[in-house]
Amino acid sequence: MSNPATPPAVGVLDERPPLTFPPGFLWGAATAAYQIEGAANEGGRTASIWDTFSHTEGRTVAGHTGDVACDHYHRLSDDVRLMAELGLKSYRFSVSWPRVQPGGSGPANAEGLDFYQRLVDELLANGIEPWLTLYHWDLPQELEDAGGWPARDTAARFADYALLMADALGDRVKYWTTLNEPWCSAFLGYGSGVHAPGRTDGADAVRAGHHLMLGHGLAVQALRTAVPQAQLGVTLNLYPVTPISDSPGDADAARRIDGLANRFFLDPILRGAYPDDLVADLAKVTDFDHVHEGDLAVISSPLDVVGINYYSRHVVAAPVPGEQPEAYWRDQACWPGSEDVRFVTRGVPVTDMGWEIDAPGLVETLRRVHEEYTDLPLYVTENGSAFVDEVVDGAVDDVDRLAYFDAHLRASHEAISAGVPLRGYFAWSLMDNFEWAWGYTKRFGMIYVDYDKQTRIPKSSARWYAEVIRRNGLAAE
Ligand code: IFM
Repeated sequence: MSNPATPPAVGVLDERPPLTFPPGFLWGAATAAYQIEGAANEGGRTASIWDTFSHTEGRTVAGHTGDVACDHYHRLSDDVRLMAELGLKSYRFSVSWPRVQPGGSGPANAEGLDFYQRLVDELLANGIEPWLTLYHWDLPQELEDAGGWPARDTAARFADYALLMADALGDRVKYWTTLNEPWCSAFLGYGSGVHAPGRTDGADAVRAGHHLMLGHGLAVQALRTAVPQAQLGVTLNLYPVTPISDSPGDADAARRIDGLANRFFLDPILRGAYPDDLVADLAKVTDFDHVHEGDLAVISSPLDVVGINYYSRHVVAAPVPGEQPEAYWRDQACWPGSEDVRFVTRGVPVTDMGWEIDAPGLVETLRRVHEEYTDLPLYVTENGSAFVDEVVDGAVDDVDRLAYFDAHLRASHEAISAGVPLRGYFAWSLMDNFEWAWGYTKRFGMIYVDYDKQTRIPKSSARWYAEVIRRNGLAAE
Protein backbone atom coordinates (compact mmCIF):
# COMPACT_ATOMS: atom_id res chain seq x y z
CA MET A 1 0.00 0.00 0.00
CA SER A 2 1.27 3.49 -0.73
CA ASN A 3 2.03 5.80 2.13
CA PRO A 4 0.51 9.23 1.52
CA ALA A 5 3.64 10.76 3.09
CA THR A 6 5.83 9.19 0.46
CA PRO A 7 7.22 11.76 -2.00
CA PRO A 8 6.39 11.40 -5.71
CA ALA A 9 7.61 7.98 -6.63
CA VAL A 10 9.25 8.76 -9.91
CA GLY A 11 11.48 11.75 -9.42
CA VAL A 12 11.59 15.49 -9.34
CA LEU A 13 9.38 16.94 -12.01
CA ASP A 14 11.13 20.25 -12.42
CA GLU A 15 14.47 18.70 -13.39
CA ARG A 16 13.03 17.15 -16.51
CA PRO A 17 13.44 18.51 -20.04
CA PRO A 18 10.49 19.54 -22.22
CA LEU A 19 9.34 16.99 -24.79
CA THR A 20 7.18 17.37 -27.86
CA PHE A 21 5.17 14.53 -29.36
CA PRO A 22 4.63 13.97 -33.11
CA PRO A 23 1.91 16.07 -34.76
CA GLY A 24 -1.51 14.44 -34.55
CA PHE A 25 -0.58 12.33 -31.51
CA LEU A 26 -3.91 11.08 -30.14
CA TRP A 27 -4.28 12.19 -26.54
CA GLY A 28 -7.09 10.39 -24.79
CA ALA A 29 -8.59 8.96 -21.66
CA ALA A 30 -10.35 5.64 -21.18
CA THR A 31 -13.19 4.11 -19.20
CA ALA A 32 -15.31 0.95 -19.40
CA ALA A 33 -19.06 0.45 -19.35
CA TYR A 34 -19.56 -1.57 -16.17
CA GLN A 35 -17.07 0.59 -14.30
CA ILE A 36 -18.88 3.89 -14.88
CA GLU A 37 -22.37 3.61 -16.38
CA GLY A 38 -24.57 2.38 -13.55
CA ALA A 39 -28.23 2.15 -14.67
CA ALA A 40 -27.83 -1.59 -14.41
CA ASN A 41 -31.54 -2.30 -14.68
CA GLU A 42 -32.63 0.48 -16.99
CA GLY A 43 -33.37 0.87 -20.66
CA GLY A 44 -33.82 -2.84 -21.30
CA ARG A 45 -30.35 -3.84 -20.06
CA THR A 46 -30.07 -7.38 -18.69
CA ALA A 47 -27.44 -8.84 -16.36
CA SER A 48 -23.83 -9.37 -17.27
CA ILE A 49 -21.49 -11.75 -15.49
CA TRP A 50 -20.22 -8.77 -13.49
CA ASP A 51 -23.73 -8.02 -12.18
CA THR A 52 -24.07 -11.60 -11.01
CA PHE A 53 -20.55 -11.76 -9.60
CA SER A 54 -20.67 -8.45 -7.73
CA HIS A 55 -24.06 -9.37 -6.24
CA THR A 56 -22.63 -12.65 -4.94
CA GLU A 57 -21.53 -12.40 -1.33
CA GLY A 58 -17.81 -12.20 -0.79
CA ARG A 59 -16.81 -11.52 -4.37
CA THR A 60 -16.07 -7.78 -4.19
CA VAL A 61 -14.70 -5.62 -1.40
CA ALA A 62 -17.58 -4.59 0.90
CA GLY A 63 -20.05 -6.06 -1.59
CA HIS A 64 -19.66 -3.13 -3.98
CA THR A 65 -21.49 -3.43 -7.31
CA GLY A 66 -21.69 -1.45 -10.55
CA ASP A 67 -25.42 -0.79 -10.09
CA VAL A 68 -24.89 2.97 -9.88
CA ALA A 69 -21.12 3.41 -10.35
CA CYS A 70 -20.50 6.96 -11.65
CA ASP A 71 -24.06 7.21 -12.95
CA HIS A 72 -22.53 8.10 -16.30
CA TYR A 73 -25.63 6.73 -18.05
CA HIS A 74 -27.58 9.72 -16.73
CA ARG A 75 -24.71 12.20 -16.76
CA LEU A 76 -23.38 11.61 -20.23
CA SER A 77 -23.57 15.25 -21.35
CA ASP A 78 -21.88 16.61 -18.22
CA ASP A 79 -19.13 14.03 -18.53
CA VAL A 80 -18.51 14.83 -22.20
CA ARG A 81 -18.33 18.51 -21.22
CA LEU A 82 -15.58 17.63 -18.71
CA MET A 83 -13.71 15.74 -21.44
CA ALA A 84 -13.97 18.78 -23.70
CA GLU A 85 -12.64 21.00 -20.92
CA LEU A 86 -9.65 18.69 -20.62
CA GLY A 87 -9.08 19.09 -24.36
CA LEU A 88 -9.21 15.33 -24.97
CA LYS A 89 -8.63 14.42 -28.62
CA SER A 90 -10.14 10.98 -28.11
CA TYR A 91 -12.27 9.11 -25.59
CA ARG A 92 -12.05 5.34 -25.30
CA PHE A 93 -15.22 3.78 -23.91
CA SER A 94 -16.71 0.30 -23.99
CA VAL A 95 -20.15 -0.86 -24.93
CA SER A 96 -22.17 -2.90 -22.47
CA TRP A 97 -23.14 -5.94 -24.53
CA PRO A 98 -26.27 -6.74 -22.43
CA ARG A 99 -27.44 -3.14 -22.82
CA VAL A 100 -27.46 -3.28 -26.62
CA GLN A 101 -28.29 -6.97 -27.09
CA PRO A 102 -29.99 -8.21 -23.94
CA GLY A 103 -29.18 -11.84 -23.29
CA GLY A 104 -26.35 -11.79 -25.85
CA SER A 105 -28.32 -12.95 -28.87
CA GLY A 106 -31.23 -11.84 -31.00
CA PRO A 107 -32.24 -8.35 -32.01
CA ALA A 108 -30.71 -5.10 -30.84
CA ASN A 109 -32.22 -3.09 -28.01
CA ALA A 110 -32.95 0.32 -29.54
CA GLU A 111 -32.88 2.10 -26.18
CA GLY A 112 -29.45 0.70 -25.40
CA LEU A 113 -28.09 1.66 -28.80
CA ASP A 114 -29.53 5.13 -28.40
CA PHE A 115 -27.32 5.74 -25.37
CA TYR A 116 -24.15 5.02 -27.34
CA GLN A 117 -25.40 6.94 -30.38
CA ARG A 118 -25.93 9.99 -28.18
CA LEU A 119 -22.53 9.52 -26.60
CA VAL A 120 -20.79 9.29 -29.97
CA ASP A 121 -22.72 12.25 -31.37
CA GLU A 122 -21.84 14.42 -28.37
CA LEU A 123 -18.19 13.42 -28.58
CA LEU A 124 -18.05 14.28 -32.26
CA ALA A 125 -19.85 17.57 -31.67
CA ASN A 126 -17.07 18.41 -29.19
CA GLY A 127 -14.27 17.42 -31.56
CA ILE A 128 -13.45 14.25 -29.59
CA GLU A 129 -12.72 11.09 -31.58
CA PRO A 130 -14.76 8.16 -30.20
CA TRP A 131 -12.74 4.96 -29.68
CA LEU A 132 -15.09 2.05 -29.12
CA THR A 133 -14.21 -1.16 -27.29
CA LEU A 134 -16.70 -3.94 -27.88
CA TYR A 135 -15.83 -6.13 -24.91
CA HIS A 136 -14.53 -4.93 -21.58
CA TRP A 137 -15.50 -8.01 -19.54
CA ASP A 138 -19.30 -7.74 -19.23
CA LEU A 139 -20.48 -10.95 -20.92
CA PRO A 140 -24.29 -11.31 -20.94
CA GLN A 141 -25.16 -13.74 -18.14
CA GLU A 142 -27.19 -15.94 -20.50
CA LEU A 143 -24.06 -16.64 -22.53
CA GLU A 144 -22.19 -17.60 -19.37
CA ASP A 145 -25.08 -19.91 -18.48
CA ALA A 146 -24.61 -21.52 -21.89
CA GLY A 147 -20.93 -22.18 -21.13
CA GLY A 148 -19.27 -18.77 -21.23
CA TRP A 149 -15.97 -18.18 -23.02
CA PRO A 150 -14.79 -21.80 -22.56
CA ALA A 151 -17.64 -22.67 -24.98
CA ARG A 152 -16.84 -22.21 -28.65
CA ASP A 153 -20.24 -20.78 -29.57
CA THR A 154 -19.57 -17.64 -27.50
CA ALA A 155 -17.08 -16.57 -30.17
CA ALA A 156 -19.79 -16.66 -32.84
CA ARG A 157 -22.18 -14.73 -30.60
CA PHE A 158 -19.50 -12.06 -30.18
CA ALA A 159 -19.12 -11.61 -33.94
CA ASP A 160 -22.92 -11.20 -34.29
CA TYR A 161 -22.84 -8.54 -31.60
CA ALA A 162 -19.96 -6.77 -33.37
CA LEU A 163 -22.06 -6.59 -36.55
CA LEU A 164 -25.00 -5.19 -34.65
CA MET A 165 -22.75 -2.40 -33.35
CA ALA A 166 -21.32 -1.83 -36.82
CA ASP A 167 -24.86 -1.26 -38.12
CA ALA A 168 -25.53 1.25 -35.36
CA LEU A 169 -22.26 3.18 -35.27
CA GLY A 170 -20.15 2.19 -38.28
CA ASP A 171 -20.88 5.51 -39.95
CA ARG A 172 -19.48 7.53 -37.02
CA VAL A 173 -16.87 5.49 -35.18
CA LYS A 174 -13.47 5.08 -36.81
CA TYR A 175 -11.53 3.17 -34.12
CA TRP A 176 -12.84 -0.23 -33.03
CA THR A 177 -11.19 -2.44 -30.41
CA THR A 178 -12.58 -5.95 -30.18
CA LEU A 179 -11.40 -7.11 -26.73
CA ASN A 180 -9.92 -5.37 -23.74
CA GLU A 181 -7.29 -7.45 -21.93
CA PRO A 182 -8.42 -10.97 -22.86
CA TRP A 183 -5.83 -12.30 -20.40
CA CYS A 184 -7.96 -10.95 -17.54
CA SER A 185 -11.19 -12.35 -18.98
CA ALA A 186 -9.64 -15.78 -19.38
CA PHE A 187 -7.17 -16.21 -16.54
CA LEU A 188 -8.78 -14.09 -13.80
CA GLY A 189 -12.35 -14.94 -14.83
CA TYR A 190 -12.00 -18.70 -15.38
CA GLY A 191 -8.64 -19.49 -13.72
CA SER A 192 -8.16 -17.76 -10.38
CA GLY A 193 -11.82 -16.72 -10.16
CA VAL A 194 -11.07 -13.26 -8.76
CA HIS A 195 -13.00 -11.77 -11.69
CA ALA A 196 -16.41 -12.68 -13.06
CA PRO A 197 -17.67 -15.28 -13.60
CA GLY A 198 -15.44 -16.53 -10.78
CA ARG A 199 -14.65 -19.99 -12.12
CA THR A 200 -11.42 -21.75 -11.16
CA ASP A 201 -10.25 -24.22 -13.74
CA GLY A 202 -6.93 -23.83 -15.56
CA ALA A 203 -8.07 -25.77 -18.63
CA ASP A 204 -11.20 -23.61 -18.89
CA ALA A 205 -9.03 -20.50 -18.66
CA VAL A 206 -6.95 -21.71 -21.61
CA ARG A 207 -10.07 -22.57 -23.61
CA ALA A 208 -11.58 -19.20 -22.75
CA GLY A 209 -8.43 -17.45 -23.95
CA HIS A 210 -8.64 -19.28 -27.27
CA HIS A 211 -12.33 -18.56 -27.80
CA LEU A 212 -11.87 -14.91 -26.89
CA MET A 213 -9.24 -14.69 -29.62
CA LEU A 214 -11.49 -16.62 -32.02
CA GLY A 215 -14.30 -14.16 -31.28
CA HIS A 216 -11.85 -11.33 -31.90
CA GLY A 217 -10.86 -12.77 -35.29
CA LEU A 218 -14.45 -13.41 -36.36
CA ALA A 219 -15.42 -9.90 -35.29
CA VAL A 220 -12.51 -8.40 -37.22
CA GLN A 221 -13.60 -10.26 -40.35
CA ALA A 222 -17.20 -9.15 -39.92
CA LEU A 223 -16.27 -5.53 -39.22
CA ARG A 224 -13.80 -5.41 -42.11
CA THR A 225 -16.69 -6.01 -44.51
CA ALA A 226 -19.31 -3.98 -42.66
CA VAL A 227 -17.12 -0.94 -41.91
CA PRO A 228 -14.30 -0.97 -44.49
CA GLN A 229 -13.03 2.46 -43.43
CA ALA A 230 -12.64 1.45 -39.76
CA GLN A 231 -9.33 1.09 -37.93
CA LEU A 232 -9.55 -2.30 -36.21
CA GLY A 233 -7.50 -3.55 -33.30
CA VAL A 234 -7.32 -5.43 -30.04
CA THR A 235 -6.02 -4.31 -26.65
CA LEU A 236 -3.65 -6.56 -24.71
CA ASN A 237 -2.33 -5.99 -21.20
CA LEU A 238 1.36 -6.72 -21.50
CA TYR A 239 4.14 -6.96 -18.92
CA PRO A 240 7.88 -7.23 -19.22
CA VAL A 241 8.75 -10.39 -17.32
CA THR A 242 12.16 -10.23 -15.70
CA PRO A 243 14.01 -13.02 -13.89
CA ILE A 244 15.33 -11.99 -10.49
CA SER A 245 18.76 -13.36 -11.43
CA ASP A 246 20.46 -14.78 -14.50
CA SER A 247 20.32 -18.32 -13.14
CA PRO A 248 18.82 -20.83 -15.61
CA GLY A 249 15.97 -21.61 -13.20
CA ASP A 250 14.94 -17.96 -12.86
CA ALA A 251 15.26 -17.47 -16.62
CA ASP A 252 12.98 -20.45 -17.20
CA ALA A 253 10.43 -19.05 -14.73
CA ALA A 254 10.43 -15.79 -16.71
CA ARG A 255 10.02 -17.65 -20.00
CA ARG A 256 7.00 -19.52 -18.61
CA ILE A 257 5.22 -16.47 -17.23
CA ASP A 258 6.00 -14.46 -20.36
CA GLY A 259 4.39 -17.30 -22.31
CA LEU A 260 1.18 -17.20 -20.31
CA ALA A 261 0.93 -13.44 -19.79
CA ASN A 262 2.09 -12.12 -23.15
CA ARG A 263 2.86 -14.64 -25.89
CA PHE A 264 -0.38 -16.60 -25.31
CA PHE A 265 -2.11 -13.69 -27.07
CA LEU A 266 0.62 -11.93 -29.06
CA ASP A 267 1.67 -15.00 -31.04
CA PRO A 268 -1.73 -16.28 -32.24
CA ILE A 269 -3.00 -12.77 -33.04
CA LEU A 270 0.12 -11.36 -34.68
CA ARG A 271 1.88 -14.54 -35.91
CA GLY A 272 -0.95 -17.04 -36.34
CA ALA A 273 0.47 -19.72 -34.02
CA TYR A 274 0.77 -20.63 -30.35
CA PRO A 275 4.41 -20.72 -29.19
CA ASP A 276 5.72 -24.31 -28.98
CA ASP A 277 7.19 -23.82 -25.51
CA LEU A 278 3.86 -22.54 -24.17
CA VAL A 279 2.01 -25.53 -25.60
CA ALA A 280 4.59 -27.79 -23.93
CA ASP A 281 4.27 -25.94 -20.59
CA LEU A 282 0.49 -26.40 -20.74
CA ALA A 283 0.62 -30.08 -21.69
CA LYS A 284 -0.47 -31.19 -18.20
CA VAL A 285 -3.41 -28.78 -18.33
CA THR A 286 -4.80 -29.22 -21.84
CA ASP A 287 -4.14 -31.02 -25.09
CA PHE A 288 -5.42 -28.00 -27.06
CA ASP A 289 -8.15 -30.10 -28.65
CA HIS A 290 -10.33 -26.98 -28.54
CA VAL A 291 -8.18 -25.49 -31.33
CA HIS A 292 -9.85 -26.37 -34.62
CA GLU A 293 -8.32 -26.30 -38.05
CA GLY A 294 -8.47 -22.78 -39.45
CA ASP A 295 -8.88 -21.08 -36.05
CA LEU A 296 -5.43 -19.53 -36.07
CA ALA A 297 -5.96 -18.08 -39.54
CA VAL A 298 -9.12 -16.40 -38.25
CA ILE A 299 -7.41 -15.24 -35.06
CA SER A 300 -4.57 -13.65 -37.03
CA SER A 301 -6.86 -11.72 -39.39
CA PRO A 302 -5.04 -8.52 -40.37
CA LEU A 303 -5.41 -5.56 -38.03
CA ASP A 304 -4.84 -1.82 -38.43
CA VAL A 305 -3.63 -0.96 -34.93
CA VAL A 306 -2.53 -2.71 -31.74
CA GLY A 307 -3.54 -1.39 -28.32
CA ILE A 308 -1.31 -1.97 -25.32
CA ASN A 309 -2.34 -1.50 -21.70
CA TYR A 310 0.66 -1.07 -19.45
CA TYR A 311 0.78 -0.87 -15.68
CA SER A 312 3.79 -2.71 -14.26
CA ARG A 313 6.42 -5.42 -14.59
CA HIS A 314 6.47 -9.01 -13.36
CA VAL A 315 9.68 -10.08 -11.61
CA VAL A 316 9.86 -13.82 -11.09
CA ALA A 317 12.05 -16.53 -9.65
CA ALA A 318 12.36 -20.28 -9.98
CA PRO A 319 10.15 -22.43 -7.76
CA VAL A 320 11.56 -23.45 -4.39
CA PRO A 321 10.18 -26.83 -3.32
CA GLY A 322 7.92 -26.44 -0.31
CA GLU A 323 7.96 -22.63 -0.31
CA GLN A 324 4.70 -20.70 -0.68
CA PRO A 325 4.99 -17.79 -3.12
CA GLU A 326 3.60 -14.69 -1.43
CA ALA A 327 3.52 -11.73 -3.81
CA TYR A 328 0.32 -10.07 -5.00
CA TRP A 329 0.26 -11.44 -8.49
CA ARG A 330 0.81 -15.00 -7.36
CA ASP A 331 -2.21 -14.83 -5.08
CA GLN A 332 -4.55 -13.10 -7.47
CA ALA A 333 -3.66 -14.62 -10.80
CA CYS A 334 -3.67 -18.04 -12.31
CA TRP A 335 -0.70 -19.51 -14.11
CA PRO A 336 -1.82 -22.96 -15.27
CA GLY A 337 1.07 -25.40 -15.43
CA SER A 338 3.41 -22.85 -13.83
CA GLU A 339 1.70 -22.40 -10.47
CA ASP A 340 4.94 -22.80 -8.56
CA VAL A 341 6.78 -19.86 -10.15
CA ARG A 342 7.53 -17.24 -7.50
CA PHE A 343 6.60 -13.59 -8.02
CA VAL A 344 9.12 -11.33 -6.36
CA THR A 345 8.63 -7.81 -5.03
CA ARG A 346 11.76 -5.69 -5.30
CA GLY A 347 10.92 -3.04 -2.72
CA VAL A 348 10.59 -0.25 -5.29
CA PRO A 349 7.71 2.24 -4.93
CA VAL A 350 4.26 0.81 -5.60
CA THR A 351 0.82 2.22 -6.31
CA ASP A 352 -2.20 1.67 -4.10
CA MET A 353 -2.76 -1.60 -6.00
CA GLY A 354 0.66 -2.77 -4.80
CA TRP A 355 1.90 -2.68 -8.39
CA GLU A 356 5.54 -1.65 -8.78
CA ILE A 357 6.06 1.61 -10.63
CA ASP A 358 8.30 0.86 -13.58
CA ALA A 359 8.18 3.37 -16.45
CA PRO A 360 11.16 1.84 -18.31
CA GLY A 361 9.00 -1.28 -18.61
CA LEU A 362 6.71 0.65 -20.93
CA VAL A 363 9.61 1.41 -23.27
CA GLU A 364 10.59 -2.27 -23.22
CA THR A 365 7.04 -3.40 -23.91
CA LEU A 366 6.46 -1.01 -26.81
CA ARG A 367 9.83 -1.81 -28.36
CA ARG A 368 9.25 -5.52 -28.02
CA VAL A 369 5.88 -5.47 -29.73
CA HIS A 370 7.24 -3.33 -32.54
CA GLU A 371 10.60 -5.07 -32.96
CA GLU A 372 9.44 -8.67 -32.50
CA TYR A 373 5.86 -8.65 -33.74
CA THR A 374 4.55 -5.89 -35.95
CA ASP A 375 5.04 -2.65 -37.86
CA LEU A 376 1.44 -1.64 -37.15
CA PRO A 377 0.72 1.65 -35.39
CA LEU A 378 0.64 1.13 -31.63
CA TYR A 379 -1.46 2.95 -29.05
CA VAL A 380 -1.12 2.90 -25.29
CA THR A 381 -4.83 2.29 -24.71
CA GLU A 382 -4.47 2.36 -20.90
CA ASN A 383 -1.86 3.51 -18.45
CA GLY A 384 -2.40 4.90 -14.98
CA SER A 385 -2.23 4.36 -11.26
CA ALA A 386 -4.36 4.08 -8.17
CA PHE A 387 -3.41 6.25 -5.21
CA VAL A 388 -5.26 7.28 -2.08
CA ASP A 389 -6.81 10.68 -2.79
CA GLU A 390 -7.86 13.29 -0.27
CA VAL A 391 -10.23 16.15 -0.91
CA VAL A 392 -8.85 19.27 0.78
CA ASP A 393 -10.79 22.51 0.40
CA GLY A 394 -12.61 21.08 -2.58
CA ALA A 395 -9.41 20.09 -4.43
CA VAL A 396 -7.43 16.88 -4.93
CA ASP A 397 -3.69 17.32 -5.30
CA ASP A 398 -2.68 13.90 -6.65
CA VAL A 399 1.04 14.46 -7.05
CA ASP A 400 1.89 10.75 -7.12
CA ARG A 401 -0.52 10.06 -9.98
CA LEU A 402 0.72 13.10 -11.86
CA ALA A 403 4.31 11.91 -11.47
CA TYR A 404 3.32 8.44 -12.68
CA PHE A 405 1.77 9.90 -15.84
CA ASP A 406 4.78 12.14 -16.38
CA ALA A 407 7.22 9.24 -16.15
CA HIS A 408 5.19 7.04 -18.48
CA LEU A 409 4.74 9.79 -21.04
CA ARG A 410 8.48 10.30 -21.00
CA ALA A 411 8.83 6.56 -21.54
CA SER A 412 6.34 6.76 -24.44
CA HIS A 413 8.42 9.53 -25.98
CA GLU A 414 11.58 7.49 -25.56
CA ALA A 415 9.93 4.60 -27.40
CA ILE A 416 8.96 6.92 -30.25
CA SER A 417 12.56 8.17 -30.45
CA ALA A 418 13.68 4.54 -30.66
CA GLY A 419 11.48 4.06 -33.75
CA VAL A 420 8.24 2.71 -32.27
CA PRO A 421 5.21 3.91 -34.29
CA LEU A 422 3.31 4.96 -31.16
CA ARG A 423 0.38 7.10 -32.28
CA GLY A 424 -1.54 7.83 -29.10
CA TYR A 425 -1.87 7.51 -25.34
CA PHE A 426 -4.99 7.01 -23.22
CA ALA A 427 -4.85 7.76 -19.53
CA TRP A 428 -6.60 5.26 -17.27
CA SER A 429 -8.87 6.56 -16.18
CA LEU A 430 -10.92 9.61 -17.04
CA MET A 431 -12.60 9.36 -13.64
CA ASP A 432 -12.59 7.23 -10.52
CA ASN A 433 -14.74 4.17 -11.00
CA PHE A 434 -15.65 0.62 -9.98
CA GLU A 435 -12.32 -1.17 -9.81
CA TRP A 436 -13.75 -4.67 -10.27
CA ALA A 437 -13.19 -6.92 -7.24
CA TRP A 438 -11.79 -3.90 -5.37
CA GLY A 439 -15.06 -2.05 -5.78
CA TYR A 440 -14.76 1.69 -5.14
CA THR A 441 -11.79 1.35 -2.80
CA LYS A 442 -9.18 2.07 -5.49
CA ARG A 443 -9.12 5.37 -7.35
CA PHE A 444 -7.48 5.56 -10.78
CA GLY A 445 -9.23 8.68 -12.08
CA MET A 446 -7.90 12.05 -13.20
CA ILE A 447 -11.31 13.26 -12.10
CA TYR A 448 -12.38 12.56 -8.51
CA VAL A 449 -15.87 11.13 -8.10
CA ASP A 450 -17.84 11.62 -4.91
CA TYR A 451 -20.02 8.53 -5.19
CA ASP A 452 -22.63 9.75 -2.68
CA LYS A 453 -23.27 13.09 -4.32
CA GLN A 454 -22.14 12.06 -7.81
CA THR A 455 -20.05 15.20 -8.09
CA ARG A 456 -16.79 15.36 -10.04
CA ILE A 457 -13.59 17.23 -9.12
CA PRO A 458 -10.78 17.39 -11.70
CA LYS A 459 -7.61 16.48 -9.78
CA SER A 460 -4.20 18.14 -10.26
CA SER A 461 -3.32 15.37 -12.72
CA ALA A 462 -6.32 16.33 -14.89
CA ARG A 463 -5.26 19.98 -15.07
CA TRP A 464 -1.69 18.90 -15.80
CA TYR A 465 -2.85 16.49 -18.54
CA ALA A 466 -4.95 19.23 -20.14
CA GLU A 467 -1.76 21.30 -20.39
CA VAL A 468 0.15 18.34 -21.86
CA ILE A 469 -2.53 18.00 -24.53
CA ARG A 470 -2.55 21.73 -25.23
CA ARG A 471 1.25 21.76 -25.74
CA ASN A 472 1.32 18.35 -27.44
CA GLY A 473 4.03 17.47 -24.97
CA LEU A 474 5.61 17.99 -21.60
CA ALA A 475 6.80 21.31 -20.29
CA ALA A 476 10.18 21.71 -18.63
CA GLU A 477 8.76 23.19 -15.47
O1 IFM B 1 -9.65 -0.83 -14.16
C1 IFM B 1 -8.88 -1.67 -14.94
C2 IFM B 1 -9.43 -1.71 -16.35
O2 IFM B 1 -10.75 -2.10 -16.40
C3 IFM B 1 -8.62 -2.67 -17.20
N1 IFM B 1 -7.23 -2.38 -17.10
C4 IFM B 1 -6.65 -2.23 -15.80
C5 IFM B 1 -7.46 -1.22 -15.01
C6 IFM B 1 -6.85 -1.04 -13.60
O3 IFM B 1 -6.88 -2.23 -12.92
